[in-house]
Amino acid sequence: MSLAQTQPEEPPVLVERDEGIAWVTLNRPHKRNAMSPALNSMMLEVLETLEDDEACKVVVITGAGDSFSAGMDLKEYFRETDGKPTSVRYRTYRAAGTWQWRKLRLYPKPTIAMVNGWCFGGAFTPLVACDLAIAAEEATFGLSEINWGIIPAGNVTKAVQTVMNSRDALYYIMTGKTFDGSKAARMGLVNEAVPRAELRAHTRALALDLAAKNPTVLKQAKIAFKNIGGMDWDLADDYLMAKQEQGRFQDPERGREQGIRQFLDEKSYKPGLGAYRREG
Ligand code: ACO
Ligand code: V55
Repeated sequence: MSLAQTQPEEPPVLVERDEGIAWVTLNRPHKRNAMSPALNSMMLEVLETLEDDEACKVVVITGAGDSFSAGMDLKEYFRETDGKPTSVRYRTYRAAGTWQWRKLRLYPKPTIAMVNGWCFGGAFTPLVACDLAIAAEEATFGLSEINWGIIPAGNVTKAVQTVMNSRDALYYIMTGKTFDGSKAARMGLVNEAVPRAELRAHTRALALDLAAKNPTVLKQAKIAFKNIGGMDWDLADDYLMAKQEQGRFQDPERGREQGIRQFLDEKSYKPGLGAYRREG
């Protein structure tokens, strides 16, 4: 028996905090970071802890080893709950969605999915629920559900519908074919694809960029964008105005007033070309 097998199991999620960035790593590399019930409950705990952590400005979600995530764990999440009462089985399913989209989609801090490798099925939900996504060109994506006899549920279909066009989405839903990170970027499933060797540095630069911005305005902007999808123009207009006023009320640094004053009075920056200077 190898030493590794005698040691206590590693936690299914790792968190490193550095420079205001929380690097959250799905950590079941031997199972290609397939999402088990234990991983799902730890992810919710981690996201709630980071939500309350003043030092955390941006959350990056990635995977250990060569995988982002191989989707839901077919053994622990599906097979082992199949015999359970429906109420128990559905509670387990709901717990996946609780972090993958209910918590993540309107998360109050900026979120980036850093897709380092395999990304299948259920992994598309947190991928899409993150605000931004950067992939390794070499990463492999697939809506593999059709390959093993289910439809992309767990809100995967809803997730892909919000970022992919109908032709692309249905093509991959119905064929189960894989595609790489470069293709994912061309389709708009991720913002950008970069060589795997540059993935972390590239993601760090983007995260630091976001970490330097006014967090209240960032939060209002992303939540507003995600919420207006189902609204008509009149409702969206009123909602956005209300959201802007709510943000002014909440913003401890009074960004709007700083921004106007530093441009008009101090003439110290041009809003078209960069951001106002934040104090503290
Ligand atoms: N659920 C459960 N176990 C998994 C999963 C998964 N989704 N993905 C990988 N594993 C396990 C394998 O069973 C294997 O376990 P073992 O070592 O105990 O036998 C281990 O992870 C390594 O997997 P391999 O298949 O040997 O790894 P390989 O690198 O050759 O292939 C790949 C990687 C392509 C990701 C392959 O594992 C795979 O196809 N996984 C399933 C992908 C998928 O379709 N996921 C479900 C999407 S649908 C949904 O999420 C609802
Ligand atoms: C998926 C399916 C689910 C689920 C989470 O297709 C993800 C992926 C059938 O239920 O709960």
